[in-house]
Amino acid sequence: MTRTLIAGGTVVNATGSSKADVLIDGETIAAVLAPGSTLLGFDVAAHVDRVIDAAGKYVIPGGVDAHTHMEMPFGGTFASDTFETGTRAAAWGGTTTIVDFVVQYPHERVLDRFAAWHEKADGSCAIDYGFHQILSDIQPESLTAMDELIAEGVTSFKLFMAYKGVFLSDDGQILRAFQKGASNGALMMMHAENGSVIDVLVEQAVAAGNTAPLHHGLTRPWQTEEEATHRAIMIADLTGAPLYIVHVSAKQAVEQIAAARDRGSNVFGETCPQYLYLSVEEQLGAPGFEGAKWVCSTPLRSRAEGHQDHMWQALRTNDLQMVSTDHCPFCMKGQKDLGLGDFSKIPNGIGSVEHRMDLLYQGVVEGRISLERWVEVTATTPARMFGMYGRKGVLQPGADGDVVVYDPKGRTSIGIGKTHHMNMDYSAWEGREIDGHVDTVLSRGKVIVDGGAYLGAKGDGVYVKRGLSQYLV
Ligand code: DUC
Ligand code: ZN
Ligand code: ZN
Repeated sequence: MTRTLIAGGTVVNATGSSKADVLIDGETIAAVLAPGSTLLGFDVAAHVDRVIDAAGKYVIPGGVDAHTHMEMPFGGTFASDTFETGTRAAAWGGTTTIVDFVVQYPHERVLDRFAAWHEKADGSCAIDYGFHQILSDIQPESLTAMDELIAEGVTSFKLFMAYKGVFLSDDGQILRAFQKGASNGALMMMHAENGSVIDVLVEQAVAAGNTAPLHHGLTRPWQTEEEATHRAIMIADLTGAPLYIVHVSAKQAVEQIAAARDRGSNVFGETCPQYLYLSVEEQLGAPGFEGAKWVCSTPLRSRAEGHQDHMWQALRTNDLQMVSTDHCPFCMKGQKDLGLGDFSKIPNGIGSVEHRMDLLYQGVVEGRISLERWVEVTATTPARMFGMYGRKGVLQPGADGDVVVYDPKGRTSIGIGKTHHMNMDYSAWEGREIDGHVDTVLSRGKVIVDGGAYLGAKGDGVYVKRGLSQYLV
């Protein structure tokens, strides 16, 4: 078993930072030590197989991206990253665990889909992975499957209030699923947009000849997100189910979540890098068909209305608890271009799994969140929210040796062309400069990225059987 010492760096956990050395024995962190310490009289550095010099750098828990869609069948095509390419890109960016969504479409058996996702992911991933389950057909068999999946480590279930005929559950179906969640300890997740209203707005826009990508945003106004968020919270309230709202982009939706939390409800919210940085004005409204690069749902919001600043503020004040990517990449050629002449046919999704840690670190540089909050919203809270904390999301003895050495003096340029590792023919983040750099990444004690080289292999990642959310009593 390889023993590694990460020496001389500043160890950053959600609870604080200090100069410390991290000793990894095999796959597990054995100790977090005062710099240069001895153990039982032995000089630790002299008794390990490898010393990684982290002087002047941050040593943080590997990122946990709790919202990805690798190889997802969607919008008449498939998300372009496979489990292999997407998890490798994640590793490059300092993320060492993902939680991906198993998809149930109407009339499919939930447990069949769970088996299908295992088939795709097992033996393919570069980093560790867990699953949530999407439920699109709430019938008795699906509800029973929820109990069976919890025993398999799938403890969170996503429903949709949008995408009629594909994913949408009506309020009665949502009630039934939430009742089940309230009884078995599951964390219910919601895509909160009023799909019926959106469908009419889309139909009217297309009929009026408003077919450019910009109209994707204009037909999904913030009122549809606020209303659905409120409705989901009320149904959760009725049943006692804990609720996690995914990809929050409207400040009015944040206010609904904050109000529910103030009333004492177990309601949580995530946002994504695109809602912190990008806007309708600058991206979705780009000339020609360019805006298709940023078509995702919930949509980007108006900067003039202040949604982006509000997301940063909510992250700082804990009105929102964490940041995931909703990584759902599509190429412009052959995928996004399905919607040339009709925005409603553009596959919805943005790819960011490689850039989340960097993009959020930029928030530290700009004074929007603290260093510790960076670790908290990108690693610690996602691990705790989804039942992995202790093993993931923290540098402490007994945790997995998932560690990132981050250089605050380094720079990351997300350049024009293929400077990223995601399987996409463009980047939603092209041209962005980050004041920081992922230097070294370890996954369960194995160095998988170092000094600009990928040292891992397909199949390094293992399935993480998750427990219940550690935010619930
Ligand atoms: N939103 C997206 O943009 N893509 C995948 C599914 C979703 O809810
Ligand atoms: Zn969604
Ligand atoms: Zn998603």
